[in-house]
Formats: sequence, structure tokens, C-alpha cells
Amino acid sequence: MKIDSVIFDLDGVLVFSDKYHYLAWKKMADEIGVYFDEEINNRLRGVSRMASLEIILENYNGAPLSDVQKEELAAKKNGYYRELLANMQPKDVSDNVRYTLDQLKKDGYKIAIGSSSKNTKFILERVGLNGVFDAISDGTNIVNSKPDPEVFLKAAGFLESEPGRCLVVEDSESGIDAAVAGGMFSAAIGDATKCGKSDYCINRLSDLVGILGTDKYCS
Ligand code: B16
Ligand code: MG
Repeated sequence: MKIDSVIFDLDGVLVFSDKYHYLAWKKMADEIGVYFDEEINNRLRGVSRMASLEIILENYNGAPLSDVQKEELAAKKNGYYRELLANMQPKDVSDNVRYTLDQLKKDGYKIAIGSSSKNTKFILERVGLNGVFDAISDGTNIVNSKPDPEVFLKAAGFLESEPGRCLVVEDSESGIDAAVAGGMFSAAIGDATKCGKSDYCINRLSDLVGILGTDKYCS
């Protein structure tokens, strides 16, 4: 069946706000004396804010935390994160990313965002990508986070496309799992290329233009 839509993860695919997630979580973790490093941070790719906190707290040895205290910690981290995001600018989106989005639109594909982040619209505004996508599905319109397919199924619904006609582009294993669970094609980039579960592995985003132009599922 022919692919007619491409759904992009945001953090780690279109922009590299993952470094800001790391810095913000690190500041919060240091404040409560929890060990946190880049390897643990890699496990947070595509994972919701509260699920990320639970992973970080695997190394917490203090008195049990209530749900309210956990919400406070997550809110504190989000405050640090948004301070860092405020520095993002249009130059934080590479020419390769802008070229790919332009080319796919010219080639007639519908394009959407499928991100776990509740900060998606803020990030898109900061980097000048607001108004570029036909639909945005993000952490504000879902109940279940990746690897549940909800965020991508909602994106397909917003685009009025069938799941089997969508290609998801992801940097996280949980995101590739979500695409597979949703019955969508998937292209892995960055960290997700290691998981071996995607239909395609790409080195840079513009590789999609070639795949969509020549592959048997796409032409
Ligand atoms: P927020 P993506 C995800 O974005 C990040 O990869 C993940 O690290 C983060 O915890 C999640 O968004 C929630 O983000 O705290 O901003 O709501 O990769 O799905 O675009
Ligand atoms: Mg991501």
C-alpha cells in the first residue's frame, strides 16, 4: 500500500532538545542526590515526563516520595527545561531537516508531528517550524505514551490517513515499537537504529526523500 503521510518524532529527529532534557534532569537529580548520567538519559528517549522521572528514581535511596512530591519534581525539571528551550532559535533546525520537510511537501506527502512532549508547540515556535506541519499530535493530546501507538494513531487521524499509509520517523526504540504496534512503517535514525525493529535505518533525514521515491512500498 502506498505511503501518503510521514509522521516525525520531534526531540532527537527534527531538533536536539534531548541535550536540554539531560541538563534539566541532571540539575533536578543533583538536588535530590540521585545518580544520573547520559546512559540513563538515553533510556528516557520518547518516554513521557512522569515515566522518565520513575526511571531516574530507580537510583533514589531516600524516604518514599508521594505522588505530589513526584509531580513537584517533574514540574521543577520542566521549569529548568523550558528555561533552556527559551534559547532555541531557527538555526537549531539544520538545513538538511528544512530541505527534507520542503521536499516531502512538494512531493505531495502530508506531514505531521508525533511527539511525547507537552512542550512541542513551544519548541516549534522557538525554532520557526510552527505552521509547517499538516497536523500536530503531542503529549497534550494523549493518555498513553510511547511505546503505546496512541500519539501516532492520533496523528494519522488528524491527517485523515490510514495507519498503513504512514511512515513514522523515530530516534527511540519506544517510538519504533509504537509505530509497529500502530501498524505503520518506520524509519529509525540515531539511537533507534540499534534496535533492529524498523523497516528502514537512515543516517540523515534527507535519506527519506530517496526511500520514498524508490521503495516498493512508497512508489
Ligand atoms: P516533556 P519526543 C520526548 O519527546 C522526549 O524524547 C522524552 O525524553 C521526554 O521525556 C518526552 O518527550 C516528554 O517531554 O517533558 O517536554 O513533555 O522524542 O517524543 O519528541
Ligand atoms: Mg525522540
